[in-house]
Amino acid sequence: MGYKVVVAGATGNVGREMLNILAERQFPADEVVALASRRSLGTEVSYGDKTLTCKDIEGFDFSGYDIAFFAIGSDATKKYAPIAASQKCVVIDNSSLYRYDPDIPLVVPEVNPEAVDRYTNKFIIANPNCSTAQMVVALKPLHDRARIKRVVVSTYQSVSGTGKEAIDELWNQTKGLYVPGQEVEPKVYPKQIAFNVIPHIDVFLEDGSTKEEWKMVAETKKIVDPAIKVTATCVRVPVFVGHSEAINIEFEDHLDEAEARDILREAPGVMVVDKREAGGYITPIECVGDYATYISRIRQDSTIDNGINLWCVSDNLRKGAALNAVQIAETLGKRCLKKG
Ligand code: 11C
Repeated sequence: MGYKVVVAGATGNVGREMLNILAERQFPADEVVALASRRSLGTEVSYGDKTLTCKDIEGFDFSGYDIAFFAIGSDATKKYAPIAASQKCVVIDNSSLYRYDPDIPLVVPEVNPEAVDRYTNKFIIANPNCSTAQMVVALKPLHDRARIKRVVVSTYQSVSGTGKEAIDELWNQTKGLYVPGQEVEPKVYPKQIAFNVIPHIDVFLEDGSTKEEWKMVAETKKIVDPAIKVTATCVRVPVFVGHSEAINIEFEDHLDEAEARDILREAPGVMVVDKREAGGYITPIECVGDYATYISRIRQDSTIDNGINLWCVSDNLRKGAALNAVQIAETLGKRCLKKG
C-alpha cells in the first residue's frame, strides 16, 4: 500500500517540479491529486506519463490523504495548511510562513533528518528558502569536522526564484534591448535585470539588510546550529534557473583545503567538481534539472587562521524547493509514516 498525496499549487514552477520529482523518484504513491486555485481549475499537469486535471483547493477534503505538498505562497498557505493539518494530512510547505515557528520542523534531509520526527506537533513541516537549502548541504559536513564560527556568503540568484513573471521579464527585456522601440521597462524588479545585477531580494529590513539575507541567517541557525554566525548579501542575476553562492567559512579548528574537498566528496547530496583550470567548476546552466548541490573552487582563505572559500551551485527549483520537499516526504516515510 502506498501514500495518498496532494500537490497544492500544481500549475506553478515549483508545483510542476514536485510532480516531476515524485514521478522520477518513484515516490510510492497510490494516488496523486493536483490542486490549484479556482482560476486554474481544469488545467492539466503532467505526472510521469499521466496527466492530472487540477481540482479546486477551496473546499478540498484532505482527510484520508497522508501528505500534502504546498507551493502556493504564504497567504494561501495560511488559509489552507491548517485545514489539511487538522485533517491529519501532513503539510510539507514551501512558503516561509511556518519556517521560524519553533514548534515546526524546518528540514533539509541531508542535514537534520531527525527533525521530521516532530511533525506531529502541528502536522506541518517547513521547506527552507532555496538559497539556504543548498548552502547548508555544504556547511553541515564541514561543521561536523571543524565547527563553523562564521559564514560570509554572497549569492547570485536566478530569476526563477521570483516566479514566472520574472522569467518572462528577463526574456522580454533581453530581446527588447536588441530591437529599437521594443525596450521593456522593469515591472517585476525595481531595475533592469537583463545584462545587469540587482543587490536586492525580498523586502528591506530596518537594519539595511533584506528579508532574503535575514532568511539565510535565521534558517542556517535553525537547521544546522544556532551558534553559527552568518552574514549574507543576496543578489539577483540575469540567469533563468540555478542559484550560485560564494561562501567564506571560518572554523574553530584548522581544516586543510584537501581535507575539506575529501569531506565534501563523501557528503550526501554534494558533487565536487573542482579542477583548477578553465572550465573546471560548475556554473548554474550546468546544474539545471539535477539533484546535486555542486561545489567548486575549494581553497584556503589565507587571511584568517582557519578559513575556507568555496563556490556552491544548485537548481533552485529542485534542491531549493521541490526536490527537498519530496526528500522530506521520503524521510518522513522512512522514519515515521511507514506504509505497507
Ligand atoms: C528567490 N529565494 O530566489 C527566493 C525564492 O522564501 O521561499 C524563495 C523565497 C522563499 O527569490
